[in-house]
Amino acid sequence: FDRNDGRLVIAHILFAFGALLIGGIAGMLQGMVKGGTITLPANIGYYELLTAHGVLMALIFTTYFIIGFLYSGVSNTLGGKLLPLARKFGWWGYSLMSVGTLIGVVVILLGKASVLYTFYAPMKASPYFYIALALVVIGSWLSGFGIFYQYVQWRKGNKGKLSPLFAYMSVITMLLWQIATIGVALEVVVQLIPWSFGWVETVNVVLSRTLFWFFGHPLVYFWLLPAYICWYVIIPKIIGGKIFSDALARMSFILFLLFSIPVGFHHQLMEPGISHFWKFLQVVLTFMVVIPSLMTAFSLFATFELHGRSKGAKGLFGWLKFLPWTDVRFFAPFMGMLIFIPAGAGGLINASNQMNAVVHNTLWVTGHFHLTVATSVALTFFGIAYWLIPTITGRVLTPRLNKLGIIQTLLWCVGMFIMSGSMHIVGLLGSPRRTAYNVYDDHPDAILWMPYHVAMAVGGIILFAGVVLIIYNIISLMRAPKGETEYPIGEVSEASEPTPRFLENWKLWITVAVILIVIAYTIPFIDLIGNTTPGSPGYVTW
Ligand code: HAS
Repeated sequence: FDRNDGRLVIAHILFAFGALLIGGIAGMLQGMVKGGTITLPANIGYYELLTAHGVLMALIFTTYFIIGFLYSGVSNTLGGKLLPLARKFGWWGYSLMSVGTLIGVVVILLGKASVLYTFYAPMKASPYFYIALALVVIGSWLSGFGIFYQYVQWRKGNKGKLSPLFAYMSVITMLLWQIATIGVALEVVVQLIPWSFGWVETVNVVLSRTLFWFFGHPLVYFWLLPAYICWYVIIPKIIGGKIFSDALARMSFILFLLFSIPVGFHHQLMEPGISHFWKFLQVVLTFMVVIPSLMTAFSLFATFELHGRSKGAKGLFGWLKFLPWTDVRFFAPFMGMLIFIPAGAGGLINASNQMNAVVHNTLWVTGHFHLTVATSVALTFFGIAYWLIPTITGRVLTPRLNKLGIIQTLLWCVGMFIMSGSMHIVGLLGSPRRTAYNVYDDHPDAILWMPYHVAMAVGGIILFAGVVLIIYNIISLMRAPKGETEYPIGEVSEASEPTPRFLENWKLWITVAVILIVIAYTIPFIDLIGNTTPGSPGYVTW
């Protein structure tokens, strides 16, 4: 692996795990406050910890890991080395994001931005929090430009050739990100910064939430797609099999590009100010975005089964015996896949209007995203680290570290089963998300929820042990014995159909994506901007 590229990648990966550690500490503490197990000193607030937890885990850990991982794969598959300008973009992005993150974390820890990771109005933070967020977003754009630049240059030099699958998927992931972040950038720059500086007195709350969710839903696919890159491209190689179909994999990524943005209203189904028709339309599109995940599930089963059969597996599930269960590079992402089945089913429940009325703003939703992003995605990222760090640093994964990795995965699954399971159940019993226990004043309903909240805190403590172990494993990987580790890129099965070229016709797909966004959002935005309801003065959180 090119040394200079390696430095860029490792800088991202280590920053990501640093964020995971601090976010994990904040997460465990807020869980204990919620469960009534501890009382915080007067100068630290529950919302402060919850904001630090959400921002560091959901926004910072993920974004750094993803950019580092995509740069590694783009360097590996598009010429074996980043072009100098692409690498520069990577470092510029990294620097800007890091300045933004540091300012943001300081402002949160000073208690001046307890507005949660969703940060929409009317809760108001210090303007420096929003400026910090803007720096992170602009930094991530620069990183995206580096990936696009490398890809465009490669295509110029390889006219008529199909791009490598990893690179193609990286381009879609960053395209999705660039389009989605336009919404949050507008919210921050046009609404939140002027309002928090006091230049304007009120803010249009529904517009701010709508701009946020324009970004907030594709954000979850920005987290998911790199995990899918691992499942489609890396896992077949690790199990010794082949990618089932290159065309199917590309098609599923195109469907994500088209359908993951015009669906933000499924987070706003219970909100006034948006008419039923537009909510209905976006729910229909939400069910469309489930299709590429079903295609992915199909393709993974096919890869596993074909591999097993080629080794002589018999019967419906005989292929299961031929999967490398003791290899953490497979086991951690596999547990992520397995858990994504109930996690995705929960998403379908959320997206159904009537059922959303039951679960919205309850701990059920918190349970849902701890299975999706905090398990399926996080475990896949952990699984990637076990080969990515050795590949880059010229080291090898030792059997001892592999074993610790398997233990870490199991710890994570047990902790999450207890925590997220309790969240789902108590959510159905009506327990709201984002509230500390003391606000209930020992109301009988709240007392009924208590055993589940305690179970959540127990799960949270097990998960924290999982965070400590993964950090230990990452440090040990950085110091593992020297040696060669291959970057595992899968080959496509010979039996699959050739990939049609229109899948790489960017003009076509970007145009269709924009048309869908315009259809789903134009009239709602006109309604919201022309809305005659007065703006909100904002709720200052410090
Ligand atoms: Fe979600 C809320 C709907 C997927 C994350 N979601 C959230 C929030 C987050 C989040 C963070 O419609 C909370 C935001 C907040 O703070 O308010 N979600 C969906 C739907 C899907 C979905 C329809 N969500 C995700 C993913 C996330 C994520 C992925 C992160 C990575 N979600 C919602 C809705 C809400 C929501 C509403 C708002 C709720 C409210 O009221 O506030 C779908 O994309 C899910 C499709 C997935 C599948 C599963 C496919 C399975 C696969 C694995 C195959 C396994 C194999 C191994 C092969 C259909 C691919 C098996 C091997 C064996 C041996 C068995």
